[in-house]
Amino acid sequence: MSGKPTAIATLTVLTISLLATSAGAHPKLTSASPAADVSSKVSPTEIKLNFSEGVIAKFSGLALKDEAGTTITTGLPANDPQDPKRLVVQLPAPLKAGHYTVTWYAVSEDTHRVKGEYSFGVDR
Ligand SMILES: [Cu+2]
Repeated sequence: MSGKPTAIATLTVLTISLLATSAGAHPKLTSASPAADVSSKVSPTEIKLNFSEGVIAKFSGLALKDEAGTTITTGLPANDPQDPKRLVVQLPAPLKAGHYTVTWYAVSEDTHRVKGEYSFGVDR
């Protein structure tokens, strides 16, 4: 019983300090390949997401779905060894013609989590 106000006070302090450190420090998706809202003639062999700051591959990833909503099998997310701001996901099989949705999430080096979604097309 007597522990409850203390717990709430601690939570408030934690929330305030989280808000203070998160200001302006969230990674943003700056570009992607295949690019958003672009159709290409060639099936991509990988999806590359470029962020404004370094992201941690093991806490980041994406779901790729076709226009019927079926999840497409992908490889595991990895950092580009040349660029810690880039997340790379291999596509083991060629994509059929159609529209695809990438639903991504990423955790930056400062442990902030962001997510988003975009679409691209393959027409052959
Ligand atoms: Cu942040």
